[in-house]
Amino acid sequence: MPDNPASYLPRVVMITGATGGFGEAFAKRFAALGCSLILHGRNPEKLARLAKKFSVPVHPIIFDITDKQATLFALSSLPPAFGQVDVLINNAGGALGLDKAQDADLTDWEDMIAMNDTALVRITKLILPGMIERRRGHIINIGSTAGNYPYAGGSVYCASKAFVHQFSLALRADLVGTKIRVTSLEPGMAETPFSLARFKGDEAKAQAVYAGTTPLTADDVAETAVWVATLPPHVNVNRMEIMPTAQSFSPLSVERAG
Ligand code: 8X3
Repeated sequence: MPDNPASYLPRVVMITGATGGFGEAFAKRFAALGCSLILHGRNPEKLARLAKKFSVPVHPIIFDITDKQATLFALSSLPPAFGQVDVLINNAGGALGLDKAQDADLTDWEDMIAMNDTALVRITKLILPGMIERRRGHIINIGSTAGNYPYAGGSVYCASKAFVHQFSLALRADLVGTKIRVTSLEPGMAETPFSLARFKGDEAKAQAVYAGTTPLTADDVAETAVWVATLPPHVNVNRMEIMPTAQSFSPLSVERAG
C-alpha cells in the first residue's frame, strides 16, 4: 500500500472520444495533474488541435471505434512511453435519435450498440491484460442515468447504457484480487455536443434540451472522474450517478381511458 498520495496519481490516462465534450474535460483535468495522455478521436485535425493545448506528453490515436481492425492496430502499437495505461476512460459513444421504438431508425440502434457497447468491451479487453500484469489500473466506463431510468424515445440508448452499468459491475466481480479498479460513471443531463449529435445537427432541438435550466457541465463530470481515479488504491467507487440539482425523477406513465 503506497503511503505517499503522489503514488496514487495515474501516470498514463487513455481517453476515448477525447474531442467530445466530456473527453476534452477529462483530458484537461488529468493533464492538470501531470498525467501523460493517450487521446483517441476520429478527426485528425480536431485531435491535433486538442493535443496542442497540453504541456504533458500526448499520444493521439485516430480510429473509428466501430472498426475492429483499426482498434486492434492502434492499441497494439502504443509507443513504449504510453504502453502502460493506468486509467482507461471509455468515453466514446453517444445517442442517435429520440424517436419511439416503433419509429426509430434501425441503423441508429445498431450504431449505438456498436459505439456504446461493442467498442467499449473491445477496448477494455485489449487494455486489461497489461493492467492485470502490472496489478495497477482503473477502468472508468461512462454510463448514463439513462441506463438506470428508462424514458420514451430512449429505448436502445437506455439499454446500451444499462449494459455499461452491468458490464462494469460484473467486471469488478471478475477482477477482485487483481487490484484493478472499475467505475461506472453515470451522468444525467450535461450540456455538451451530446444533444447536437442525438438530433443530428439540429441546433434548435439540441439547445431546447438545456433551455431555462442549469445542466451539469463536462467539467463537473471530469472532476468526479479525477476524484475516483485519485482515491487511495484500496478504494473502488463501483458506480457514481450524478445529476444536475435541477433534474430529478418523473412518475411512471399510465394510459387512462378517454
Ligand atoms: C445523457 C443523459 O438523460 O440525456 O446520457 O439520456 S440523458
